[in-house]
Amino acid sequence: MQRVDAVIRERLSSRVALVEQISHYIINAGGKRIRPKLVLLFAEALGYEGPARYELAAVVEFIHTATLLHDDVVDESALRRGRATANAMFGNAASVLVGDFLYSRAFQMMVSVGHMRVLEVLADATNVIAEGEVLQLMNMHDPDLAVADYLQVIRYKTAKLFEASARLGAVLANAGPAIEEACADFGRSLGTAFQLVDDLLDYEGNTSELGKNVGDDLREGKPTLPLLVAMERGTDAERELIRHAIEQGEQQRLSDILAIVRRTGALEATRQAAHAEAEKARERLQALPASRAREALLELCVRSVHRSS
Ligand code: GRG
Repeated sequence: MQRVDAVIRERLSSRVALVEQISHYIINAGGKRIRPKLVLLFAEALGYEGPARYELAAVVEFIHTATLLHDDVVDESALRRGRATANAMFGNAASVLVGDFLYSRAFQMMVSVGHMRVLEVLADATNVIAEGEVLQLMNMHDPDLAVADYLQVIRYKTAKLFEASARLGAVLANAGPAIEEACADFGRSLGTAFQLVDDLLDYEGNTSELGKNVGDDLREGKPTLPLLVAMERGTDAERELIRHAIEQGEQQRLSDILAIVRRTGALEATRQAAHAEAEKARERLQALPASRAREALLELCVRSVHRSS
């Protein structure tokens, strides 16, 4: 990961001062670097040791960071990684444009690896991520959203980059199609578990540990699993309260809604759904030979469900 950080620092260079200022601002704020870890661990588990793994690990972190810059503008978020978002600090226009810089720099870097399949995986993934965000936009303020449609959004907007990161490790290692699909399945399931926990933490979490504001999803009128389950299990009056909050996108009754979400067991149900996805991910690891890297991937499954940030 130190090698990845060195590549990240090197590739952030730009002739334009504001590009460097904003990209350093968000990248230096930390972040868990899960997606680059997936690239490195799958490459290692499958016996690839070349330098392209560091480049591609940095690529997925750049793409992730570009999506965060854009997402915080779309969601009007104020806090990310424990500090003011780039949009709050530098404005929406600068955030979107520096997101574009990171996204296009990622494409320069992946071309430098000289592997058409790598380009294909990442071009497809970024296209699906963008579709996921548009789908989510269409679902905003809809209290009648089906759980299957909610799951489709999280597979597109979040799980797809996890899937691509895991798949890239296999592509670099020239693994056969069956192994590559097992890696991709792992990434998809882990990414789904990860986003389910993300949606859970937006109700259950703690702003200072999380580094972003809890309750933002309700403010935006985002129908996530904790609310969908609470509506299904709640009384008529409770259902009506949540429906109204989703339709209006309002936080005034956050504490009442939190009490309903707790009382109906919606948080446990969401954690259980995340746990089931993480189990699916773990099972796919059987396709890999036993190694230190495979153990670390198992550990990542556990930590992705039991996390507070
Ligand atoms: C630029 C390709 C491109 C698309 C723009 C806005 C957008 C379309 C996509 C946003 C997708 C998005 C933000 C999904 C949420 C993913 C998520 C769970 C982010 C938080 O990830 P962590 O917890 O963050 O790994 P850290 O801070 O640890 O890196």
